[in-house]
Amino acid sequence: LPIGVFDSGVGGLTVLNALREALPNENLLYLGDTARVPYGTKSSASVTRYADQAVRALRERKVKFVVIACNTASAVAVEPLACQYPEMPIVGVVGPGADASCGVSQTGRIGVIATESTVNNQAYQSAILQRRPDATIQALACSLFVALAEEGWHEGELVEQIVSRCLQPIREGKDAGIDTLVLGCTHFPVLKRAISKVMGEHVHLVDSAETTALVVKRLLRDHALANSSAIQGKVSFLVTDGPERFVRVARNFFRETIESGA
Ligand code: DGN
Repeated sequence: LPIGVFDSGVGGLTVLNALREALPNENLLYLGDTARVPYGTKSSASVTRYADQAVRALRERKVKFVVIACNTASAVAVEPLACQYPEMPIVGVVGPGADASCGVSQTGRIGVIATESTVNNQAYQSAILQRRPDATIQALACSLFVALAEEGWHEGELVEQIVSRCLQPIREGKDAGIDTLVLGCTHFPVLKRAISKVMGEHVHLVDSAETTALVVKRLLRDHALANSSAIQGKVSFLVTDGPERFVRVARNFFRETIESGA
């Protein structure tokens, strides 16, 4: 049985990359809710409803495990969904991202960049403080980065200028001097190089995709759900709208080529 991976659109493909790397023999079924993207500016009630519908659709296709590969949806929906479907392991990206940032930060001064919705509902802030009550957190919405990432503007002088301007409050705010920055939106890992250049190499960038993949690997083992086959797993895709655009924009996020109809 496949692992279901759900995102609002293309961003979750950065998580899919990490899952492919950590779990090469697992079959993966990716669902991108391209009809309703972006989630980042929608209310928590709407995002929770969309996530519920996505998990239902994946369950109908008999997945053994669900990864909510979207920070905005993870922030509001993982707990209610885990209660609703206790028989199905459901993992989001916020908990693993918070774990990784607390592990890597020396000073406890942690920045979080994400969509407006993820920043406003305080999911990262509370997850980090739960693990590290001494932390000082600066959270900033960087919605513009989503458009940059999707349009393939990942590097170069102009991108660095935009990134620098957007990150100014974190670089120069009253609590300036973070040593760790959480990339709390699935789109942001593709801008890693520009973000690192602007923030300086001393700031650790936490990409929750990698940590999430390791959590999934551990839970598959714990639940005896791991695929023991040595054959390379298959990846299939479902989208709720515009498969052509999905395939095109996906090239900016997914390392493998997606065949139309896959
Ligand atoms: N996938 C969303 C997230 O990680 O928050 C970002 C895309 C969006 O819905 N704006």
